[in-house]
Amino acid sequence: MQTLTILKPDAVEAGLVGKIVAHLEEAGFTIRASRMIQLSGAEAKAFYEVHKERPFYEALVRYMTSGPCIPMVLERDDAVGHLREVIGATDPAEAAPGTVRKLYAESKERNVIHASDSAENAVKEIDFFFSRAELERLWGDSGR
Ligand code: FUP
Repeated sequence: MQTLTILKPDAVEAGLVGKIVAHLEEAGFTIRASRMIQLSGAEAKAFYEVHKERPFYEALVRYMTSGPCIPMVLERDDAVGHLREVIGATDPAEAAPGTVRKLYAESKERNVIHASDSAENAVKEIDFFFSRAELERLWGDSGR
């Protein structure tokens, strides 16, 4: 099973990419695809469209477009549920000890990492950043 993660602009800016990737690999995830990009405003708005009525939406879009980020496709059994556990609660103050957000995030607004919240959204979010053809070129089989 696959899921999507994004190492957000604060993770890249703070030089936390290596530590977070090591954490994910140690948690049993295989990296199936990865790329550094800078989201446009339109892309960030589309990605977080579900939050468009929320008061933090504009700030979230500003944050996600503030610098390069690293979307990745991760694979392991129960990838969606397991990654949600490994990253911890949205607010690092509430995240369990040893989770990525508890270890590295400064606030719920700047929380270093995204993870898909359902199997259905994982497929949509992987498609948002990576083409099936690209995954097939890498692995011979998109795994989806
Ligand atoms: P999560 O799935 O844990 O990333 O959390 P949400 O989907 O609820 O929120 C998505 C992003 O919106 C968070 F990562 C950061 C931002 N956010 C805020 O800035 N303030 C909030 O109160 C909640 C979320």
